[in-house]
Amino acid sequence: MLTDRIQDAINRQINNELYSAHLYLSMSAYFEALDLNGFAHWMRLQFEEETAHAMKLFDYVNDRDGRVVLHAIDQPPIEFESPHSVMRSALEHERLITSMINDLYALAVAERDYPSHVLLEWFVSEQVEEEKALNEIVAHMDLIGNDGTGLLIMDQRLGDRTADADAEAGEGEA
Ligand code: OFO
Repeated sequence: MLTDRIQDAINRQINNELYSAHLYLSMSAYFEALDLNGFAHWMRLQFEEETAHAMKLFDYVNDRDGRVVLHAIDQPPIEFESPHSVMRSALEHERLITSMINDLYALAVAERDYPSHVLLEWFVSEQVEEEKALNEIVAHMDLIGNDGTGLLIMDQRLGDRTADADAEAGEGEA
């Protein structure tokens, strides 16, 4: 049985993950409009991954005999300055999600909720991967600057991302 504090906090995190999915789908739509299909593909997989994160928490609350409560999801940004600024915003967003996961983990420690620890350890590790993948992409985009050819090479690389390689590679190691 979950305590009310843990249940409320996990329910909030379900919404945060669903907002992340919404945000990345909006970023995918932006890239589609620019015909940067590799970036669009990468963001679409990111959307799927965030939906899976939300469902992992959703299932966990139910498994612990809790009650999932969903809230409204905010509208994500729809316009961005440039492909570069999209990836920088995604990195900032992941840093924010990391701090939320850390707070949730600290709450599970304070409440001595060991099953939640175990679940949240997965999310703590996942955030390391999320930030690593985006850090690398942003670093590469910093290097290419305004070079159009570099952007197209990057688009091709991101288009190689596979769903299975998500957690490990992020940018697609193919
Ligand atoms: Fe769910 O990890 Fe990104 O936000």
